[in-house]
Amino acid sequence: MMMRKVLTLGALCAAAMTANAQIVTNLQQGSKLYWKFNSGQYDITGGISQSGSISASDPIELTLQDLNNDGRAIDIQLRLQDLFPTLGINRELNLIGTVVSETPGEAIIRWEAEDQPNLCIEQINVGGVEINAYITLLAGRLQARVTPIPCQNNPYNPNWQKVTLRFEENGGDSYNSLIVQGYVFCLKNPFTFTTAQISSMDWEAYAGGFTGVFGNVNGDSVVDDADLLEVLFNFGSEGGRADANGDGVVDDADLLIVLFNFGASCGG
Ligand SMILES: [Ca+2]
Ligand SMILES: [Ca+2]
Ligand SMILES: [Ca+2]
Repeated sequence: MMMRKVLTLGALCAAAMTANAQIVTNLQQGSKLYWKFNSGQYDITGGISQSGSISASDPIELTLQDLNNDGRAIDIQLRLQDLFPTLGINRELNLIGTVVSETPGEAIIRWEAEDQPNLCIEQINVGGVEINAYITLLAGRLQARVTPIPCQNNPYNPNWQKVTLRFEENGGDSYNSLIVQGYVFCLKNPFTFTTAQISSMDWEAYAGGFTGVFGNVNGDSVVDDADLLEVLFNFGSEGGRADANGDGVVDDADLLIVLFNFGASCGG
């Protein structure tokens, strides 16, 4: 009897801890990232040279996927034309996400991508002038500090899903840049080799949502007996939406998450 009590208390403490340290789980369950580029600077050196500022873009909705099959669906396929519609490079960058650190209060997430198209791309817009360039390298890095926020309407678009996580760029130019290298005019010689770099990036994003991590396993607007029943009916099964904490099994930890959050709803 005593042993059972100790075990139950241990399970409770473990569940309480995981209920807090779930930024990355919440991010995956939300499965979307709402990303907004605010400002940046571009510098082109080599075959041509130019620099200037980049103005804000409209917010974009990105789907989080597991592109490198490491079990974490926090990777992003970024279409350059969505981010910089006037640039003229129609190319996708696979940004692979890694969790640098995670505590209950904040997580640092880093994305990195590298692509070697080795293609002559026509009609690239450089400061209003269209040129051709043989692109040898497209590389991108983004890093964010992620903090939980109260569940609220999506600030970018009320028709997009509700959000519970806020992202701010973190780590400066070392971890936030986009580099494009290649030969202008598609002439491969040392005089045409050119590097374009986007730096001083200011961006922000939102993600998450009122999903399983808060015990709202059926995805409606409240944690109630319907969620409790769904966990109970699926008790012992693998994963699925009744797996509130996303650890691959429906067990008492999920039940406790539902109970701790019973009655909660997403405001805004
Ligand atoms: Ca992954
Ligand atoms: Ca519910
Ligand atoms: Ca679980």
